[in-house]
Amino acid sequence: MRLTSFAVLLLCGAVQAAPGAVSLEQAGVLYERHCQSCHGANRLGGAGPALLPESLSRIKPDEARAIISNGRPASQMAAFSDSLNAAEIDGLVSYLYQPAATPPTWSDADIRASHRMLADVGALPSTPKHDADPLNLFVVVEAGNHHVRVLDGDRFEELANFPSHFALHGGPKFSPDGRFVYFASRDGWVSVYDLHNLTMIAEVRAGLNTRNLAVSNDGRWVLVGNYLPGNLVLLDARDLSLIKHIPTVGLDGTSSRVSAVYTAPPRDSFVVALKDVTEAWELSYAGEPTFEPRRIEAADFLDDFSFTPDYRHLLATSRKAHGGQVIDLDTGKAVTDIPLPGMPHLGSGIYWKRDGKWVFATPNVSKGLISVLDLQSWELIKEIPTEGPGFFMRSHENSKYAWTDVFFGPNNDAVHLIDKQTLEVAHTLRPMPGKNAAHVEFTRDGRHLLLSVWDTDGALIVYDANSLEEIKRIPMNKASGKYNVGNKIEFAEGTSH
Ligand code: DHE
Repeated sequence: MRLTSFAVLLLCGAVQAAPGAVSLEQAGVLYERHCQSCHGANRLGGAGPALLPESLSRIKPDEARAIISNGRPASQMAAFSDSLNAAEIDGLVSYLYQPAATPPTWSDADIRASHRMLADVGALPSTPKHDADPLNLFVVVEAGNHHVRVLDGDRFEELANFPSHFALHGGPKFSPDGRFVYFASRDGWVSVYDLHNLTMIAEVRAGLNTRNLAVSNDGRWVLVGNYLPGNLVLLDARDLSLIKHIPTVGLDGTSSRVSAVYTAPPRDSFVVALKDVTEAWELSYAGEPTFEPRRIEAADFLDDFSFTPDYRHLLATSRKAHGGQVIDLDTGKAVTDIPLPGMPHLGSGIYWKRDGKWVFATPNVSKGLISVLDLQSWELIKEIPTEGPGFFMRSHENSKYAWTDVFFGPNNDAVHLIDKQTLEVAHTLRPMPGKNAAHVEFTRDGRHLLLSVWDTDGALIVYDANSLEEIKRIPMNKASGKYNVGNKIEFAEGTSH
């Protein structure tokens, strides 16, 4: 009979296991023996990702079991089915989904100790070393292999391709001149990359589980919103050095996770939605800022949000999500609820002008429809049926269509093009039948767009935005979000924050 390493441990009397099962305590020993060298002490992450319950929230236990057994292709995660038996693997899975015995902390000292300068930005040329239009570059996140590609947005050719931290999430954000791009990973790593010199400048771990980051419109500050620990972390945008952390504690003393943080350029402020207290915060960065939050009482807990075009109002998905709520950032008052069916994803909504009036359209992650709202009256103008629930929407001032995916369900290979004036689905494309099509971004002039096919054997497909002819197909491993520098720094209509 072959004895696994853990069985040997048991025979040695180091730990007592119930017959046929592995206790959490025993699984902890297994973790230290087999996992800790890559995934870190206390499961905080290392060469491999953090394995805290917060980090694993998007992975089902069966998937975790399969990864421990079989490894992860194209990564350093080895298969353990030869060295651990089924009960040991089950025990490890249960252990990973348990909160750590000692609640994990991430102090200012930890943040500072993680900070690394990777290039001397002062010694680098301040003009692009490539001949592409620096304001029409695309930064493409390739989620399947944790890489980022930089593409020339005129020729659709690759300028750079580099590894990222594990699981980048959310839109990277840019310095106001478009030279620097800032990435956040789910495990809290923040990196800054120089798009002129195509090189990484600095990185720091700002938290253990991060939501997203925002860059101030004056290019001086990066504000990171965290789930774990629940706080905001303010960094110097030049080198990502820590300025300070701001605990996100509500007026009633409850500590909260951060749902999202965005910059509001005309207001010279960061706006923050909190997940566990019914408050939104505004932190001014005008002049010599103190970053003291202005607290705005919300009608419900807030998830992700969007702004109206003038940045006066915030439209947020409510946790209870029978729609959204509108908050007037000038008066600090909740203006109205917007009753919407299902689970609207207001953070992915976009706006455009229809008959001279601003309208706002939002996908819905639980129902196959797009809701279109009048931004003056907050009334629902139309519900446009789609082939299934969707995640992202995109358009461009020069495009007559709003593109939306069908991210969930059997029709997830479809994308709908909604006529922005008639509010009807004008076209439905299936870029790679059977494969999930999602997330679009336009070139700066709106003449072309890039669409992701979110599959291991996926692609980035370039379309002519008017003729809808396919111009180019670049194979990619789960092409995820992609971001056009010009559209982003201009906060162009039709794109995300
Ligand atoms: Fe995202 C953006 C929250 C799951 C891919 N997602 C965002 C943002 C928030 C958010 C707050 C805006 C950040 C920004 O741009 O600064 N996402 C959430 C969730 O709460 C949710 C539903 C659950 C979770 O696990 O966090 C979630 N998101 C996902 C995914 O499962 C996706 C599809 C794959 C992944 O990478 O995890 C995903 N989210 C994205 C992408 C963006 C994003 C590609 C950027 C959209 C953009 O165009 O800007």
